[in-house]
Amino acid sequence: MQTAIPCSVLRGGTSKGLYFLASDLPPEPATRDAVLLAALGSPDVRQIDGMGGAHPLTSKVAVLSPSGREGIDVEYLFLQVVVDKAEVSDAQNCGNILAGVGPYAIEAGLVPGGDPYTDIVIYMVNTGATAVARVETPGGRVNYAGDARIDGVPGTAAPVPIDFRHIAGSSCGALLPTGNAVDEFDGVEVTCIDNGMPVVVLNAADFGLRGDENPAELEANSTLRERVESIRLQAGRRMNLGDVSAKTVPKMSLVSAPVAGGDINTRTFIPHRVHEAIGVLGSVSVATACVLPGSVAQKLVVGKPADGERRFEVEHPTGFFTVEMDVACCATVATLEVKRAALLRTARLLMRGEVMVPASVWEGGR
Ligand code: NQM
Repeated sequence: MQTAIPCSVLRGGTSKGLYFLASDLPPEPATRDAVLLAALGSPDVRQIDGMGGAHPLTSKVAVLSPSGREGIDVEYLFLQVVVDKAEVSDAQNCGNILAGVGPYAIEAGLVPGGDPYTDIVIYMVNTGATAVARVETPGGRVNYAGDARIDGVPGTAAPVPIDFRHIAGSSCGALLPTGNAVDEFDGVEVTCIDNGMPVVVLNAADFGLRGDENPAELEANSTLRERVESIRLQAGRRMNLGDVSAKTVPKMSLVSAPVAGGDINTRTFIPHRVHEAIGVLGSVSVATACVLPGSVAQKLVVGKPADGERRFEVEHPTGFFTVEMDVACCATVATLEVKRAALLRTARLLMRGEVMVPASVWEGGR
């Protein structure tokens, strides 16, 4: 016997995941997680018996629910389903999967579609922060076709601009969780920062890297992986994240001077595989480090940090990630504030239907 659970598959930005309504899943987190492991086929490096794509970027889940909070249209809980371990984590948010939340909320009937677009205010349960996504909805129906292009996704699609406010310290309690622009672990200077995603910024040169190596090359370098993980475990504690050995945060971003005309070049461990691009909120944190006086990133950026509206081009293995920021008081580390961060994503509904899980895992569903 199998249990059928309504769900859709969407590409959100450069990630892909299963999107559920909370009311279709078991309310109790342990049973919910067992259902999600079965649905995605974890633990298994190939996720062959489930819908997961055998990589952290394609082993993701969004759970949506209506909100009782004032001014909020929908609540979004992000869950990372670990590919090769029986683990489901709510310890991080995901800005790429967030891009599919607006379209799915309309498709699933949680939010009515306006005309010609719908602004959806999304409460991000993992961090308690809010984002506003604009979805094209001519005639009240989601439009996926368009001419917006994002690096890491072939072709073009309808734009989903996303605006973030007050995301500093979303997981760590402060923009600079250690209180410093620079800390040292294992003799390496790093910047620990959380502007939507906890990230440790490291200088690629400190690891003997050029900074433009491809992800496979970096993943094959076991000495590098061990050094990065050792720093991550120490930094995680100092960033108020506790023991991060089984957590997917903080992310580890190796930065170098731009090589393609952008502002900074990145290669990011998320935290054990290397991102083919860079995460959405991860790139907001890196861009913020670029305007933080004295930070590991800022030393590599051309020009001094300046207040006001600014566009940052974050280079990554498959192109650029553009972050628009409104920066205030960047003259000192203690006063820096990012009033607004905005970026462009696209999303597409790929499938809708039911995912089947063995009834031995859960007998509920429809
Ligand atoms: O940083 C991957 C992704 C992400 C997260 C990761 C993300 C973000 O690309 O907001 O989008 O860093 O685990 O989906």
